[in-house]
Amino acid sequence: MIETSLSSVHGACPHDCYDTCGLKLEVDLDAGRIIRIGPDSLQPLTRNFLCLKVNRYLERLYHPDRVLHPLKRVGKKGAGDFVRVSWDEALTEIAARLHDVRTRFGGEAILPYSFAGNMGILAGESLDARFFHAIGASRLDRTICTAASGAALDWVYGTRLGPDPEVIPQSRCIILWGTNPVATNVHEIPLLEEARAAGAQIWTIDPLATETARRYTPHLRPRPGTDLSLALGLGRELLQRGWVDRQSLQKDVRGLDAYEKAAEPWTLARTAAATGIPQLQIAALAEQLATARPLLFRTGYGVQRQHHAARTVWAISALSVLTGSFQDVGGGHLLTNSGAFVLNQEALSRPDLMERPTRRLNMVELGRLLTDMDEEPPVKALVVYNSNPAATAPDQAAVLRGLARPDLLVVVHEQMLTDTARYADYVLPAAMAMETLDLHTSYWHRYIQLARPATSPAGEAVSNPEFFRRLARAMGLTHPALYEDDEALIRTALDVHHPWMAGITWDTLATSPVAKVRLPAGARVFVDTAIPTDDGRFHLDPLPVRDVRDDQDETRYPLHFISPSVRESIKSSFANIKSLQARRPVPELLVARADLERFGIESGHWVRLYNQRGATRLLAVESEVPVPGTVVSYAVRWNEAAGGTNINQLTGGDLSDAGGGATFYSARVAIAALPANEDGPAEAGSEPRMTNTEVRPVGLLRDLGGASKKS
Ligand SMILES: Nc1nc2c(c(=O)[nH]1)N[C@H]1C(S)=C(S)[C@@H](COP(=O)(O)OP(=O)(O)OC[C@H]3O[C@@H](n4cnc5c(=O)[nH]c(N)nc54)[C@H](O)[C@@H]3O)O[C@H]1N2
Ligand SMILES: Nc1nc2c(c(=O)[nH]1)N[C@H]1C(S)=C(S)[C@@H](COP(=O)(O)OP(=O)(O)OC[C@H]3O[C@@H](n4cnc5c(=O)[nH]c(N)nc54)[C@H](O)[C@@H]3O)O[C@H]1N2
Ligand code: SF4
Ligand SMILES: [Mo]
Repeated sequence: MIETSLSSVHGACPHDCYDTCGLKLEVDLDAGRIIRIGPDSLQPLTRNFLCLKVNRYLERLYHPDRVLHPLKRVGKKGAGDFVRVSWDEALTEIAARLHDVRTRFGGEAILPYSFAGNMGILAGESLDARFFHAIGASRLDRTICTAASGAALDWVYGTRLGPDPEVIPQSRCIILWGTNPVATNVHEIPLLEEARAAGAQIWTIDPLATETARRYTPHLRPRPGTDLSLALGLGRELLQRGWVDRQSLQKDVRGLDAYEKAAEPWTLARTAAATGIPQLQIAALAEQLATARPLLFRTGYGVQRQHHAARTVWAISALSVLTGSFQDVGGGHLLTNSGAFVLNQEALSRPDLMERPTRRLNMVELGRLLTDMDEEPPVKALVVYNSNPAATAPDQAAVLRGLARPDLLVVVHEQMLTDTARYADYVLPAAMAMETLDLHTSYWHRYIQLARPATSPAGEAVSNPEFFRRLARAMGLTHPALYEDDEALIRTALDVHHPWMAGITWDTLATSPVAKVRLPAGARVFVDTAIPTDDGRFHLDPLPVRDVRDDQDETRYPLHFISPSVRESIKSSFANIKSLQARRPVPELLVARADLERFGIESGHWVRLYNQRGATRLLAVESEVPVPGTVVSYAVRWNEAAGGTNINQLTGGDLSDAGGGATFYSARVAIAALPANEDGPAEAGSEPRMTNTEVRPVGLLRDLGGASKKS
């Protein structure tokens, strides 16, 4: 028998997911390989299981298509033709080109683009930020996901903090509002089940009959983007019926009159007409809100990818205040807990390294930024990491046109040859989180975790901090802050004097890698903790917004299009994992029976989904998931696997009412049947055009559609 020496290491799942699971990484020391990835018992909320995706993580970690060496483009941009080069060669050439851009256009012509592909603190905002500050690059506003809700939470509560999810079982009424935890937050399900077993009523508010909505009823189905009306209608009902304890609110609330005025027009009848929800259901929910305790609003990000996103979250937050939901353990408003983690962000990112404050560019507007050469200065170099904007950014036709610009230097630090990497002049290999040291927080729970590397990075891959050390060296930068090592960075992050972080240090985490932030035990946020607004009160007066108008023509584009998260992926991150792909082999568009009839479309046939921005090709599947008038396709697949485009051809780069957030779920579309062997009419000026090379025989498509039909 051959003996292998095994060891196990605590890791943390780095993906952009509420749960931030603790991972037990089992390593074969002789082979230098991770051989098993499972849940780690040290993390109380995630100790029992992982998800569909990370249960298969070895398939991703040791994927045959992992980028293991620096690559230099030889073919056309977007074609994915590269040759292997050395790190030295790649870095020398990149540094020369960045110097050239700086000299000719200024540092601000360089745009970093990143998001939460790896949510580690070091991976996300440490040496990367320092490096870009030091070279005077533009700064990226990371708005693509939560900016609108963040602005609303900051306004109402002064922070982005919610109750500890561990008190969910004590709740007796839970409103799942625009979230689909069966897909996006599986570790919440056992907590919801515990609450339900103890007698909690759990409501879902979602235009889609998701797995969550089928499990937790009553299910209210608003038309997408109408939750502001719903929330104000509920608030008006509470006030009109005398179900709000005005007296006790007095001390803690600013702006009740202004709120009341905003809610005034939203009678039950008008709310029902605006949302499409029957009046009786709205009245029943209002009564629940008035009577059930503890009452928890569990709002998801799905309500805030809309034009009126920030106002919507403001109005839902107002309900959490009007009902006094915070008064009870098990109640309150849980959208995020990111405010529970106090880190020394400034010391990590070192804004002082900027010679002068550089401009901020909004990532949602990437398409415009890359194609509008009148920007001063124009973007001449793009450095992408932790993100795959060619697939995930809105206004995709413009994004791809921009990425294809011959004069634009595109540098991508990646693990896989993603759609974005295919456009790169240079692709640099990125380590996987399991191969790096990092610190992880969560936007849902309150555990901070130190993740140790279980092995060294595969091939010539390097972590994000190491990538930026190398870039800094290649550019001849000398400031020592650009070269700080990983352990020192973590010590810097934890160098804070805040009671919630007391006793959480490198040394304590080094012996015990999972620690809970120390909010007072059993603390009710905003009751036992301060309301950190300027006057210490909840702000119910309407959050200031800019005027947003839907510029899309409802007659030409009669359908509402939404594209929420799906179980098998995290945005585009698992798109090339075969065992997950097999569960959803073709890009589907779920269409209600009534809409199929209305547009003369047959289930199981390819359709062209289009609007004034672009077009993509999807397989129409009859489904009871969407409300009629709304079609849905889950986010997101790689373009490369689907003829060069995906659903972000349809989404726009326009911003939410406040916070500069994305408006993915505000898109309107039209749908046209595709003949079996050709593209539909070239209605919109979408680029690049779809090819018809993979239009397959209709019979086969029917089978595939049937097999993967959501049930
Ligand atoms: N498996 C999986 N997990 C994920 C992700 C993933 O892609 N896959 N993505 C991760 C990321 S980046 C994020 S931000 C979170 C997001 O996770 P969630 O907070 O759950 O948000 P979404 O998936 O955007 O949308 C949730 C629900 O909102 C509904 N919705 C859409 N429009 C409206 C509306 O106008 N009103 C209401 N009431 N509901 C609406 C959608 O139908 C969807 O069912 O999940 C993370 N976790
Ligand atoms: N249509 C539509 N589009 C959407 C959404 C939607 O609901 N509908 N949701 C939006 C939302 S909420 C979000 S958050 C965005 C997310 O969009 P993105 O930020 O593009 O996220 P991912 O698709 O997960 O891609 C992350 C990439 O980071 C890479 N990566 C992982 N770890 C590391 C690392 O350590 N280093 C480096 N250098 N790279 C790494 C992964 O390989 C992956 O390719 O998508 C948005 N796009
Ligand atoms: S993707 Fe989410 S649920 Fe799955 S292991 Fe990672 S943190 Fe846990
Ligand atoms: Mo997100």
